[in-house]
Amino acid sequence: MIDILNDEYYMSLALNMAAKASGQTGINPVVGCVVVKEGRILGIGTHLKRGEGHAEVHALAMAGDEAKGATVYVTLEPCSHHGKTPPCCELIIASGAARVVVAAADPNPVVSGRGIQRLREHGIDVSVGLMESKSRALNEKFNKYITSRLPFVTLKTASTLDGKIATEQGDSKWVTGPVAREQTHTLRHQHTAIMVGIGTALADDPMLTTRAAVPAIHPVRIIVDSKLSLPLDARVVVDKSAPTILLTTDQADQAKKELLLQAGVDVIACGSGPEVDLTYALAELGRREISSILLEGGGKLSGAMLDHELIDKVVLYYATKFIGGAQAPQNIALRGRTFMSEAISLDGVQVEMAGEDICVTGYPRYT
Ligand code: AOF
Ligand code: ZN
Repeated sequence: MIDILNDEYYMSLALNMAAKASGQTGINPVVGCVVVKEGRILGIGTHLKRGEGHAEVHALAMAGDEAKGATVYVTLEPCSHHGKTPPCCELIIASGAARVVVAAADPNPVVSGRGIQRLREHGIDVSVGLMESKSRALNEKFNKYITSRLPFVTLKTASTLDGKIATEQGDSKWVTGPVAREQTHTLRHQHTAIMVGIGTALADDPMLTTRAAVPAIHPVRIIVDSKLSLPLDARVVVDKSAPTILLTTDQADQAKKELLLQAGVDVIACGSGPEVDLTYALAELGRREISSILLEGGGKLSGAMLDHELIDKVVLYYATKFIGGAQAPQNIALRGRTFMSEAISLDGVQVEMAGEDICVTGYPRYT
């Protein structure tokens, strides 16, 4: 079937291009841009890397002088500020484009509406909101970080239908199937950092790198380790394919901290209590430009993060199996609630199959 050429046709192209760059723009959003005149695509562009050209720069360079009188489709409001690159709205004005179609306004406080306003001041016909929810969903991590400087945290679990992540004897290979495991590596690629608790680090000695079917980006590795019990020969210490950060407390053994620092691991003290102050930790990680975190367990850390209302999104894989065992570890070990009215509910729930497993996604509601 042939698509009828309309605004959505071109905006979909811009959104598809942006989606493919997900995970490689650091703290920046993913943005796609398409320049069209008289039914002909003249230029396409995507923002590929922080510090390098914005989507509009690439698309308008391709269109060249032909951009005069054209329509510019862009998935995010063109920027109005001098950041690492000059303002895109000035570039659009200079190109002589007649019309700009924007999917979503830029929540970045230094832009937020100014780009649109500037284009309109120059007589350009600007419309905003076409396929907005798709654009906003693509940039859910950016949208949170740019307005709060806190990382967007995605909790990912892989459990049996009865919520177990291993048997009572500790066997966990494998709970879910190859499709779910492959999707997990895509999720790693799409986050700045990956976080696990010390229990998981000791039990599995994981590498915490991205091993997708094609080469992909490794996130920064973060281990929550209140007592600095990670051994110096752990794979996340020895392997240098990604930086490793240990979150600990002021009470941690200073001699061990010194050894870890010498081994090239970054150690951040988060509070003076016996346990890592998770709220402080996230603010500190945000200051270090960790804009998104994939939390991969174990159950105790995942439960504590949810109890502290620090999880923005959940991606829960369920193998259609039961293994039982009262002592078998749970995917999310939450503090027990007294009443059903205290339950944490999910907004925007979606349920899909991931090969033979079920994947539930949603956004915790904390009010
Ligand atoms: C656009 N098009 O393709 C992108 C935009 O440091 P800079 O110069 O790269 O600016 C980053 C900010 O620019 C970012 O926080 C967001 O507000 C906007 N990103 N804007 O017009 C793009 N990537
Ligand atoms: Zn820009």
